[in-house]
Amino acid sequence: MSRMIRVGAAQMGPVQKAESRQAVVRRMLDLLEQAKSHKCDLVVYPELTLTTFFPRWFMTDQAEVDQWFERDMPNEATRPLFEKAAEHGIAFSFGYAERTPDGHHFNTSILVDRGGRVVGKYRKVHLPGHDEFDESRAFQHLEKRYFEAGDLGFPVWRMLGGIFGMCICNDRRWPETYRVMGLQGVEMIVLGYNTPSVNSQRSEEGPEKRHFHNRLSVQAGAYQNSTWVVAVAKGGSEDGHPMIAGSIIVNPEGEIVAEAATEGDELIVHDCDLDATKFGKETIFDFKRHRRVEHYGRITDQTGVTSPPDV
Ligand code: ING
Repeated sequence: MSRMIRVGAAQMGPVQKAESRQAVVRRMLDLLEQAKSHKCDLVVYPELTLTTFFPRWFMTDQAEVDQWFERDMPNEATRPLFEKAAEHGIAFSFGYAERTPDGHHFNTSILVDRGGRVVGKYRKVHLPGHDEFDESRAFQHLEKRYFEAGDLGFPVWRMLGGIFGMCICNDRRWPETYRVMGLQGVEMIVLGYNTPSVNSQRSEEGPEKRHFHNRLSVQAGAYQNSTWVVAVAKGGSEDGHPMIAGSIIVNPEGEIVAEAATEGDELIVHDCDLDATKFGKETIFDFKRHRRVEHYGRITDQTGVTSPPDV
């Protein structure tokens, strides 16, 4: 028995500050047509697909900040994508900056079914970076300034005959992200990322280490929860700020089965059997049989570290 899903990881190259939503959507539509020609069932786009990674810019005027946010989804700029995907019968996911009707700001991703209906929404929980200008950094990473922490938790949804979840970028570095979805039976996690090629606080941490940590985090999360993980980059240089690409599809055993070769718009395709998640869930990661929750209290009882007393 197999439940095969043909997945297209739709990596995006850089989106410059001056690039319009319409121009980006045209690029997304090109990738969607490639996915159609490969008979994909699902297409996954990156974090903040519609705009440049604007949290690198220090802004004080809320009107200037809000220009990077979407108030409705779908909206005039993105409706062509929803319509074309529904015409092709292809489900998809992408990230964008969400401004809610009551004025909240989130780093958001959505899951859209084959009929063009939004069936799931996730709001980024683990916001990296800082909220004030930090002159000690080589560049800014102001996600804590422009976004609120996600308020939806880590939900999963039944779609395409399986159980799907989402997370966003820095979430992939936190094991709690995967485990909360793993405890809901997730079989495929889709995520996007915008990862600067260099650590703004440690210049010797460059692209090679960043790629290593990307693979390490995603492979571990997949293996330890026996789930597929599709991690899709927006990469390349945005207004002189390089970001790693390296989109990957990882199987439930933690193996990379597909990887992008470029730093541009690139579709990588893989046939993912959702039934391949079963063996791990029924043996080594049979949570019900093996977990000992009586010893895990610290994970939810405390936020920071409580070290032992000095001897
Ligand atoms: N970007 C980066 C990411 O998690 C980061 C931020 C990079 C945090 C490296 C820690 C280490 O890939 C986003 N957008 O979260």
